[in-house]
Amino acid sequence: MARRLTGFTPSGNLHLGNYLGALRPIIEGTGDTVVFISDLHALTLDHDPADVRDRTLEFATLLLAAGLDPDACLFMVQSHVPEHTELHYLLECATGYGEAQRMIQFKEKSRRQQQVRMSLLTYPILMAADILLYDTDEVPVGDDQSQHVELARDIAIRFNGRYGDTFTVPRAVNPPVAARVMDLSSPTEKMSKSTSSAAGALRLLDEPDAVRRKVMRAVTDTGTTVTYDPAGSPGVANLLDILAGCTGARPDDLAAGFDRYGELKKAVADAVVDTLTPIQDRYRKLAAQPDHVRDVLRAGAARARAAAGATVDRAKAAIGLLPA
Ligand code: AQP
Repeated sequence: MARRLTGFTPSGNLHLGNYLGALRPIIEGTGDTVVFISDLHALTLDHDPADVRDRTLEFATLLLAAGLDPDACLFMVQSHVPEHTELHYLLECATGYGEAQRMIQFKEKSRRQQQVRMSLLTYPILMAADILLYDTDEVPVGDDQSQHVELARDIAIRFNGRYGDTFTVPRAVNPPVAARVMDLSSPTEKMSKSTSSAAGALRLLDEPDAVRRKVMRAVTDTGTTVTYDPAGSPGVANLLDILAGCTGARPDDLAAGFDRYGELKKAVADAVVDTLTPIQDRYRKLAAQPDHVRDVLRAGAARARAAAGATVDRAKAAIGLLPA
């Protein structure tokens, strides 16, 4: 069975895109999955230490509240498994400087920073370590991250070719287009933890009133008829995609049921509230037991270390390090 890996970076608030595009497919899937909170990746941009720490626990709690079964997958916090950083260094020794510099995300994010952290340049190599540590076959990512999976693939092929068969070669798998939730205020951009405004992202912990307000103000267009046309009418298509994501119906079938944008928005708001309310109820109960969540994470890290340690040992031996 193909092994899949997904990381959630604790920078900003988890949103409906993270849930419909990444989390729910894991919860509903039957596959062999590695899920982790990628806290080390949250350090690549200017960050508040207390915020990263609090969000790491919040994200773990929310993932469990959303229905993630920690016994059915490997579930841990990245920094609790030191093999991630250990393999990162070994992979840096198999990566060219030019390769890292070519990453589009580096170019885009470094342009927005006054002082660029070295880790912003090297984090795709840490991401390669995240992927290769667990013999991952498939990494579900949107277009913005597929270049990083390609890099992990290139590094694995190069390392295997130079030092002998060590890593499983991963591949990016794209979620279906409808699984990409777009920003409510600028529907040609994806809903994002770091770049969406408060009005553009539906946060998993948004109260029902906030959800309704944001959906009712979502950007549509000047037309009046409800049709599913992602290129011509991306705002309306995004609302139909969200409704489809929450209800299981097809967006083009749903379009036929609405005469006006207002009716569609009301249905979307109701569906999102219905989706989020049970998650929020479970979240409140679990958040009252942080020790339980920490125990789950400790157990997950112990299991992850067993798997990751074997890969690091393999890589160290292959690259020429003397066993201790
Ligand atoms: N808008 C989205 N629609 C569908 N899936 C999405 N994902 C993210 N945004 C959407 C998926 O959620 C998982 C975790 O994402 P991440 O924490 O690695 O961050 P990201 O991919 O970079 O997404 P964000 O929300 O835009 O974060 P920031 O703003 O911090 O860069 C991934 O599987 C991702 O595909």
